[in-house]
Amino acid sequence: MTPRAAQSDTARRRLRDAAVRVLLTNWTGGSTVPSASLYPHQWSWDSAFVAIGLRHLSPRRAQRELETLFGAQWDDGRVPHIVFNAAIPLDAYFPSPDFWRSGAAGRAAGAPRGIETSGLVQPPVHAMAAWLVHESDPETSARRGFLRRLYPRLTAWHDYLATHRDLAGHGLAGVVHPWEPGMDNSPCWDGPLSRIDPAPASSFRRADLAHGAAADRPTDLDYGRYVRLAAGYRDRAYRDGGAPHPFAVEDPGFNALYIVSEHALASIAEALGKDPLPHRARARALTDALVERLWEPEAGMFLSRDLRAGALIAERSVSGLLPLLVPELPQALVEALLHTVTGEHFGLGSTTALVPSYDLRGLAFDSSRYWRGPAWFNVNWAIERGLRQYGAVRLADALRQAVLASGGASGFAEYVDPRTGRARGMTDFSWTAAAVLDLLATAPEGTP
Ligand code: 9WN
Repeated sequence: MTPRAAQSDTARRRLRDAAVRVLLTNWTGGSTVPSASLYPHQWSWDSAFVAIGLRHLSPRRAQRELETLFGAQWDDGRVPHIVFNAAIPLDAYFPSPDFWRSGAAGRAAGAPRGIETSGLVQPPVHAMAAWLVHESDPETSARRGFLRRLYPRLTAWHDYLATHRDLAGHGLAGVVHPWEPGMDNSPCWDGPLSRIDPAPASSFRRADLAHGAAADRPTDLDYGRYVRLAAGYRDRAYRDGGAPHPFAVEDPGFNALYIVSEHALASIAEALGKDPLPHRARARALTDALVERLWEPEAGMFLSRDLRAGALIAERSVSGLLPLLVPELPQALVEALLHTVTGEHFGLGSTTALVPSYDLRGLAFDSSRYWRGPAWFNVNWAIERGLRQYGAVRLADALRQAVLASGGASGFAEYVDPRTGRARGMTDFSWTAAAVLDLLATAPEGTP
């Protein structure tokens, strides 16, 4: 081994050890908290990303992470976006279980007894995660009946999306709150949210500001609207039918992850000796609907659709690049997406090393504030995979290096300034550590 290779080997080992430490510290016995201070409970899409990293450390623990989450699944199939830890004081996170009241308000929808959860959902990354976890150690997976036990729960989850959440009747899943697509205060939601009367700031107490800098977090006005929407959903017993949702959006990132997970369900069905074809058919129909309803040729990317206004939202968010993960996209769209990710709006490889969460040239761009500009590691992990899938290998290699370098240098930050790489939000963030672990472990042969 040359001295240079040995040095980079040592650096990689150190990075891996540091990432492992974050995941071990944030493990609570059955699942992993996103951040010990800011988010002391279990979050849905965080757990899926965490499982993808954990599989390199302990496939069994990675299986457990997903099993714990699905232990809180509702009878209607929804996987709640937060599963609360009863040992954590109510004032540690807002909105707390006494806000959601899942046991009472969620009874008709089949909220579980004995576990408190929220009533919203997050992007369906879970089947993809379950398949990757299985593949990392098929023997342990088979011995524990991991896929056999999880498959009916995963299909119930996707069936919930396909029925209750097909809000417009064209197949795509709709989201009913900005917390659902996971990119809470994206400028994409400014328009749809402007129609929501905010709950007065005096009616709730934010816990996040005790940990995060106010300039890195959503504003009080956003929070007032989040609270109004979540309380309204709760007060109608978390029902999706009936009166239209005041906030109803089809998001390309959410649906791209749904499609990728539907393909993963096909692989899982096949591994279990079941019929994969219904999953393949749904994945294809969803891909057609994604292109038909959310592709905007002039933007060279996918946009979100505001179902109340009946129009695409003219804001470029990284969510519209996540369909790079979807297999079998039309070639012209792939080319346009590759052009857009490297162009002036996202700057990958020129003005930025990591893809920002929002348009660098957008009026609402803010390099520090949450989903209004900063680069997030789970999203960049997904884009790296998408670039690689479509043969943009050099770009994918560079992005992989950037995630590793920035993940480590930022102390596994929750998000970073996309231009300077400066850490924003919390450090020791679980999915950042998980993304680093996964990219370290899956580095293609021969890359530095
Ligand atoms: C609300 C946990 C979650 C992530 C989301 C991120 C943030 C919560 C919040 O933290 O959302 O769900 O309180 O801001 O936006 O993507 O899953 O890490």
